[in-house]
Amino acid sequence: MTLSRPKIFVTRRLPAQIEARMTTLFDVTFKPVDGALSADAIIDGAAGMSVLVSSINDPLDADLIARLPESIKLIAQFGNGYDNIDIEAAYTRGMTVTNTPSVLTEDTADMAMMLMLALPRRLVEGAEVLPREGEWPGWSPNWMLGRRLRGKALGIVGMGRIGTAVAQRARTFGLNIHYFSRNRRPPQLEEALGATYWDSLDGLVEAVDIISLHTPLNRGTMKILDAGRLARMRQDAFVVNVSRPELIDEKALIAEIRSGHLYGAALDVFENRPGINPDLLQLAREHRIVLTAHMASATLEARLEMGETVIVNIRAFFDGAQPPHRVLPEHKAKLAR
Ligand code: 8YV
Repeated sequence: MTLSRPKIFVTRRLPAQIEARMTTLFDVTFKPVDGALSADAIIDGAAGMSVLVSSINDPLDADLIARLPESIKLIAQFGNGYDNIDIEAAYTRGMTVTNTPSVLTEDTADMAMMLMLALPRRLVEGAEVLPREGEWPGWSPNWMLGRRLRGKALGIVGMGRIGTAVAQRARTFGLNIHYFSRNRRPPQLEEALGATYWDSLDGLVEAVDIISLHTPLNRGTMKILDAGRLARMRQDAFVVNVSRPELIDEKALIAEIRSGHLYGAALDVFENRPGINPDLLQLAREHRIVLTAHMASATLEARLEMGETVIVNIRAFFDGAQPPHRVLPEHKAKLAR
């Protein structure tokens, strides 16, 4: 059977192998230079296209979706999270939305673990010394003392694919696993992870030394770690976030670290509209916060697999099959569960 070549607009530049494969399969348009696109540029690029390959920077809110041309039938997100897309609006317009789950789980979990170690073991601070000083008088007993991770209580918020992968890693590092999640996980899994389930997030935040966020961003999880919950965290506890900045009240987090209540934070995501909070940057300079720039899933392997997953979703859709990674609006997703 000959597949027709759907017309596809890709908002970001992808790894060369993926672009080459897309070019052989589809009638595909890439922007000459990579960069986040404005709403108008997305509308221009989508003209006459059947598929929009989007990513997290594309503001596909209800207004923009209403302006997309009739020709767009599929929004194929290059990413696991899709909080940049108004799924309900797309669904109402008869558009299908897909994402790329699973392929970035392990890399994202590695990054969460890396951040969880980097903060108390002062990795960034320690790694800066020799390149800066160019010399070193040698070891001494009080040199670069951090805090031990083993034996601490880790509270995972969102025990989905990534949360579970983090729990598996954390357990081998000797952490005691606690979790709060929309759905309680099966007893076998809890037993394997030695994980304690909390049906109240308020209870969990008071009981652990580290909170690591692994829930997607939606109406229900916006500022899930709000000022009240941050204030209730244990003295010297810390926060890890590789998910979305909007899950935390960032200003309150900064205040709790500055006041000496919280030990710090390790953040791969942070508010950046209109810019990064200077107080956050200052805490990073003082090594109270380890701050990385949204790189939790940034491995070549993950990006290639994300690209392949986008291709599979598009091909299934134009083959008349259900794309394997279809995203449904909340009320439809509930029915499907
Ligand atoms: C991606 C992510 O790099 O997939 C996600 O949800 O947060 C990232 O790790 C990026 O969002 C791709 O769109």
